[in-house]
Order: sequence, then C-alpha cells, then structure tokens
Amino acid sequence: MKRHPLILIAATVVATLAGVHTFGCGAARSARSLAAEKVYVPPGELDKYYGFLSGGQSGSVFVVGVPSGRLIREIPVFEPRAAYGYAMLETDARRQLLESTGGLWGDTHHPVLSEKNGLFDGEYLWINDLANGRLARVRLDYFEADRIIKIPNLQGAHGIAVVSPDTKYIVVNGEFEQPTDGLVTNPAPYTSVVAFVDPEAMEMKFEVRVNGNIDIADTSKDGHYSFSTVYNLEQGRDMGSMIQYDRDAVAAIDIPAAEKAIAAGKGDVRNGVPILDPEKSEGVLTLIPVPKNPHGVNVTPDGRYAIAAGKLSPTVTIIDAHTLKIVAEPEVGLGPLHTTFDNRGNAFTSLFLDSQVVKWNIDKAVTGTSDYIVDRINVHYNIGHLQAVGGDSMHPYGDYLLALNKLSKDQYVPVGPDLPENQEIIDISGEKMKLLASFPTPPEPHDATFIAASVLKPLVHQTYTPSADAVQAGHESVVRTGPHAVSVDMTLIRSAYTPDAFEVREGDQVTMKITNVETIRDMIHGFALPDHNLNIALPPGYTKTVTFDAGKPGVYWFYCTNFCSALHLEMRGRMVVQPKASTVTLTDWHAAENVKGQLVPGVPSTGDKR
Ligand code: RUQ
Ligand code: CUA
Ligand code: CA
Repeated sequence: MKRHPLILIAATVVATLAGVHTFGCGAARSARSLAAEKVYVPPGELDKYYGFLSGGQSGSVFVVGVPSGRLIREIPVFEPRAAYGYAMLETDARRQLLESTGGLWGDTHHPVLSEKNGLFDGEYLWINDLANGRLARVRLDYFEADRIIKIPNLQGAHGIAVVSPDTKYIVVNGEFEQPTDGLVTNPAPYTSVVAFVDPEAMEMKFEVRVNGNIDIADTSKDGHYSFSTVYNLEQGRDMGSMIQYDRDAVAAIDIPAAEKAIAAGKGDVRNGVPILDPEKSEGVLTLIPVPKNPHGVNVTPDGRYAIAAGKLSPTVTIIDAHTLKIVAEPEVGLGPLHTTFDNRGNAFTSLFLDSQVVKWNIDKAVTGTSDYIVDRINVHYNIGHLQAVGGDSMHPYGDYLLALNKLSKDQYVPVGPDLPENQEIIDISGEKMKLLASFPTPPEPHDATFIAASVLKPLVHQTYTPSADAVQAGHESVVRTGPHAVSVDMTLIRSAYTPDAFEVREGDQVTMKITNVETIRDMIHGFALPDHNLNIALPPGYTKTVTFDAGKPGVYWFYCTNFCSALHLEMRGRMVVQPKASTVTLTDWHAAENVKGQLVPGVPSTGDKR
C-alpha cells in the first residue's frame, strides 16, 4: 500500500512532539529535550544571569539563577529571618527601625538596579515595601540590605524606578491617597505624591503631588521624565467609583522643571519634605489620557516610547517619550498589565485575563501595520509581571523572558489549599516564543530584574573586611561594665567559641560583640542561644553586636547553626546565668568540673557586691 506523503509527515511530527525518537541517533531530539538543554546548567557550572525577584509578602528579595531557575539566595529586607540572623533581637537596631517604620513585615514589589551611563553597574538594588511606605537599598557586593527609609507624606509605596541614565533619583509612587493636609477631618478629595529619593544618601529630596492612585513607575532613558500610571482619576474611594472613566492617565513629571521649582522655593514643606503642587508650578506635571485603570508603564530600550498597559482595556497606549503625544493604541489582548522588550524591536506584554504573553512589533504598531502581533504563548496561569533579561535597560539581551504567574493551579503536586507561585522561563531568541521550564517560588514575586553574571560576579566580595572594632583573636574578654551589665567580646573560628563559657547574673544586660575571624569564603558560623530569641549568622570577617537580657538562672548552651566542620556539633559553649543571690563563680564551676574551659584571663567574679 502506498501512503500519501503528507500523512507520513504528519505522523512524524506527532511522533516527534510526543518525544519519540523516530530518526536515527542524534538527528531528532524531542522538543522536550531541546527545551531542557536550554535551561540545563550542569552541576559545577554557573548561570548566565542573576535574577532578582521581589518576595512580595515574604518581605524579601529572591535571587534566582537564569536560565536554570535555581533559587540561590533569599535576601531578607523587611522581615526578620532567623536563618540569616537578620533583625532577630528586640534590641537589634535594624529590628527597631523596622518596628518604628511600620512593622516586621513588608510587601516587596519592584526590584530596580543602579545604572551608570544607562547600564546596570551592579552596585545597588532598591526594593519597595508597598504596605508600609518604605524603600530599601541592597548592596550587591554583600547581597545585604544596607538602608531602609520611610517615605513621608505617602501611603502604599508602589511603583518605583531609577532615574536613568545615572541613577539620579529613585522615584517612589504613593498609591493610597490621603487627605492633602494629612488631617482626617479634611473633606476635600484625597491625593498622593510621587517621591524623589537621593539614592546615595537615601534621603528625601522632594515630592510632587499627583491625584488618582499612582501605580507603576518608569523613567525616560534621558532622565527627563518620570512616568506613572494613574488609575483613579475619578478620585473615588470605592471600587465602583474608581472604574467610571474610560480614560485615566499616565502622569509625566518633568524632572528638571520640578528641580527648578523646588530650587525656587515653590514646595510646601511637610514633614521636612518640600511638596510641589502642580497647579502652582506650571510645566511640572502632564497628564496623558490613557484607558482604562492602566497598570504598567514601560519605556522602550531606545527611549522613544513609554507604553502603558490598559488593564481594563485590551489595549496598550504608545506615548512618544519626548513629546508626550499618544502615537498609537494597538489591541493586544485581555488584561494587559506589563511590557518588556527584546533587542530586535519587539515588545512583550503580559495578559492577566488571557493567561498569555503577547509579542508585538513596536514599529509596526506605531505605523498601524495590521500584522503587528508576532506571537502569543500560553502561560500558567494569570500572569502579572514579565521581564525579559535586560528588558528594563537600554541593552536587552533578547534571549530569555521570565513570566511571573499568579496562580499555579495544576502545575505542581498539591501542597494544601495554598499553592506556590509559578515562574516560567520563555525562550525569546527566535520569532516564536518557546516555553522552556518553570519553577515555583514562595509568595509572591511581582516583578524581576536581571543582571549579567559577567558584570556582577566580579564585584561580589568573598569575605567581610573586618571592621575597625572587630574582636581580634587573643583579645577576647568578659568584663563587668556595670552593676547589671556584662560585655563579652568573642571570636569564632572552626570549631570553637572563645570564650566558650562565661558567667552572668540574673537581671544582667549582656552585650556581646562577636567576630567571625575566618578568612575563607562561605565559612559561616552561627551563634544560637536557646530561650533568648537569638540566632545570628556570621559570615567570615563579620562582626555583630547584640544586647539581650540574661534571662532566668540556668545553663544555656550557645551553639553553631551553620554546619562548618567535622566538629560542628561540638562547636558550642555555655552562658551560665547565676541566680541573683548566688555567690558561686565561673571559676568555681570550672574547678568543680575539672575542665580546661576557655576561661578568659581577668573574668571578674560576679560574686562581688552589687
Ligand atoms: S504590580 S503584578 Cu506591584 Cu503589577 Cu504586582
Ligand atoms: Cu561553626 Cu558550625
Ligand atoms: Ca479609573
């Protein structure tokens, strides 16, 4: 029997798609294995990119390798984290700062990287806390949050952006509107501000008043404008009244004009920050009407256009980033939220309702050519943000795109009613997009940004340079500094604490300065103290000072939480808390036990009169 050649071809295609190798060895690899190869980073090899994903209500930043999707680190920012010894103790300065500025949790949405000459330089990353109106900075040489500030006159710090090309400011949008004068008795419509923060000093510079729930931010590549979407031009206070108008706006702030007005003293100072009222300072604010309850705004890598996603309209609005005129408003699909870019003139927009990424050609959309839609791909499911590697810079790499999906539904084995978030890696190097792999994350990344490993890796430190006040080996001490205060200077090295025993008294405040004197990367020691809510992790070269209450009388074994050597389990020591009335001293204990404890010379007896 003679088979029709088309049937043969169809049969082959089906077989190939099903992963069956119908050709001779090597000739046909299934689509699966091709995809797997694109994201496979063999053990011992490194990822090409660092991905920084906001941790959402985890209050942190997730560091993920791309293309592998491996979770490499979590950087705690707004939430204490025992595993990293972050902000654990009540007396910890960082913890106190968090408590006094809103609380021990955060809702991080938008990681942004520092830029020099329009390129990511790998120095800093900023991240917002939407809930409590805070902005944090992470040093990328140590992957550590180094500054956190509360933004005054604003609630709901949502979209943030770096002012290109040299990180002149960090822009922070206040989403939740407030009475103009901060007084709840003011019946006038609520309003909010866009805040401009000095990135180096992490200090407020000025704010510009904008009405209407300011949402997502980006800036023009020449640093002239900041763009923010505004979805409640109605200034409604409930959902129904927020969706009345067909068009809300993109708010464009002319940064040089705002600086000039501030310099001329036109700001009304509130809580120490000058606020510009655009009604009184002409030319500072332009409202560009866009449909409808828009969400994301993203500037193209060449700086020509700002693209606002319609959310409740199936369109994106393409705005000339220099003249602020709308040049096109193409339809892309249902629920457009955010847009990112490759290096070949294409935009990729996330479609929340369609659960798709749509790829469209920018020039074709601008000139009104009908075939501007290039491709669509299904994602799983209900995508929020998406980011192509480098898509938020002037030099996209054009190879991978991350889809940050809100719902994972059937994608992982069920783990109770609460399922993980689903991140998908998409190959965008060809005309058609290809879904390569997915990985789950804890709740809940909103946005991501990427930097090439070749740029950042050389900047990352191996160890901490010991600070001037670091405890040096041989200079450990236990000193009574007051009637109810003891200071302990301690060093850590494989696999011992020095001193490995010290004695305090019920009612004492204990201040410990602890230095890890290791000089080898990754040689971390922990200091965990049972029943004192205390665990700190000390990377090599790091010094940490903690103050805590001695607590109830007893023997407390502090121990190392980070597996460091074959004698890791033996790496422990004692804090002995004597009852108030006791006259026994540590010296007596050691004599009684006949041990050669690390008894630091000059340990004063706590039996002395107080
Ligand atoms: S927002 S998708 Cu901050 Cu788009 Cu979350
Ligand atoms: Cu030090 Cu384990
Ligand atoms: Ca609206």
